[in-house]
Amino acid sequence: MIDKENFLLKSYELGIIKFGEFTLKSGIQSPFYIDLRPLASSPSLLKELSELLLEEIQEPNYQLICGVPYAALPMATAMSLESEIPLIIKRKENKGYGTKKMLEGIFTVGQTCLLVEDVITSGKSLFETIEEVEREGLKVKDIVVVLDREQGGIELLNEKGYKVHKLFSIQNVIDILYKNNLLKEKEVLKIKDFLNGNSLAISKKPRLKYEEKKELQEHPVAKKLLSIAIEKKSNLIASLDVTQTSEILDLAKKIGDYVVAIKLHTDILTDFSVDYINELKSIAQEKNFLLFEDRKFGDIGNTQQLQFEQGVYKISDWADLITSHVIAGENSLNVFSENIGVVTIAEMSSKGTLTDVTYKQKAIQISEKNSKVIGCVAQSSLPDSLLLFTPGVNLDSKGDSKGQQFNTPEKVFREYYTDFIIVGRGIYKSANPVEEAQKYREEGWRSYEATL
Ligand code: S5P
Repeated sequence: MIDKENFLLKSYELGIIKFGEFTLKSGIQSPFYIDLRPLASSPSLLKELSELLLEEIQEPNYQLICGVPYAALPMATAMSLESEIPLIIKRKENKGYGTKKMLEGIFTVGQTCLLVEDVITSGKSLFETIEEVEREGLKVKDIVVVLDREQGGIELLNEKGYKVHKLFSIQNVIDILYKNNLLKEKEVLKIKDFLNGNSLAISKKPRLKYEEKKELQEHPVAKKLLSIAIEKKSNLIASLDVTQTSEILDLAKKIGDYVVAIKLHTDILTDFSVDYINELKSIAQEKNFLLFEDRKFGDIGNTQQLQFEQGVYKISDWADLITSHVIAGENSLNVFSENIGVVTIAEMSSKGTLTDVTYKQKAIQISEKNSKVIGCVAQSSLPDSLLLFTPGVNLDSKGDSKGQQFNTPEKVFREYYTDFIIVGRGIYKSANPVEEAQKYREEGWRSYEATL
């Protein structure tokens, strides 16, 4: 048995996949380019490939093999030699003289033909080939492709009843290359964004407006947050990481008009009380912002439930939004109440964080499935169904000595299409928090509008 991963790594050395910025035939800007033709320059790899492709079809039921011109022709030939099943050749254009035949080779009506394709995107070339082959009275049941760009072609073919076998998907390729240190995390993210149809600078696809996001969201807290954003022309969440309740109340009164939410770490307060919470709630109501408890739950469901509902803080009684890790798996999120918006931590802002690409992808999967989750904290783009909250935002600093890394509002809107910026020290540590809050609100809104 040939090792698929090993085959891919050897093929990669031939330059079959390139990363950068490419304009495809369709005009789309793509962060990668695939050309499998160089495989024919390595007879040993072409032979391995033919064996791998033949192995993909568990129950062979075909009497002919045909490659989609041109890139798959050598592959189909090698498969024919390997399996001793005859080859037929489909022309790309007819000769314009003589027989005008589009299929060359010896075959009889009613025979079944296996089709071979190098890369499948929309499936257009395959559909053309199928049409020609079927017009000659042959049957097509199985199709084998080397690489699926995951842009819907296989689904279309399946719908029409063809069985498509693929050796690799682009996701597989990226995972293998990343695992073998041949791709950087940043490149992987760019490609995954592109594949999610969520590409930013790469495809120049405009971001969704808050109004459009509001339509997509089912959760009342998400809708509320977006309504406040639209009304106040603000995407600013101030993180008031101070230790006295009086400081929070004072700041909340002063900057409440400019923010959509105030984020809290209630467990750093030295003088927490129910009265304080009640007062904060009334300021929030008056100034129209939400209360966001950044508890970052990260335990088994049962413990999280106790931390959420019990103890001194009784978070479930007053928070509109909370943060939670997903480290304990999807069921650990079931303990939060329906009326609170859960924001999962998919990716952290600090240097050396363990939330790598794979972790983020898994966190997104969990978040997308759970109706309580309205979005994620992350440092790169998300699918449109999730709201993106980005901390690590500061206009004057690049980071601190404890691992925090800062970006400007402009950058996080332009590069990640964030929805909400979270600003802590940039506001509460400044000499004039009101002025700074106004500045971050304006800068955040301007940056959001610039990406529309
Ligand atoms: O990855 C993260 C996630 C969060 S929620 N990085 C973060 O910095 N945060 C929080 O955002 C952090 O706990 C703090 O409350 C705030 C950032 O504060 P700043 O002072 O660094 O702006």
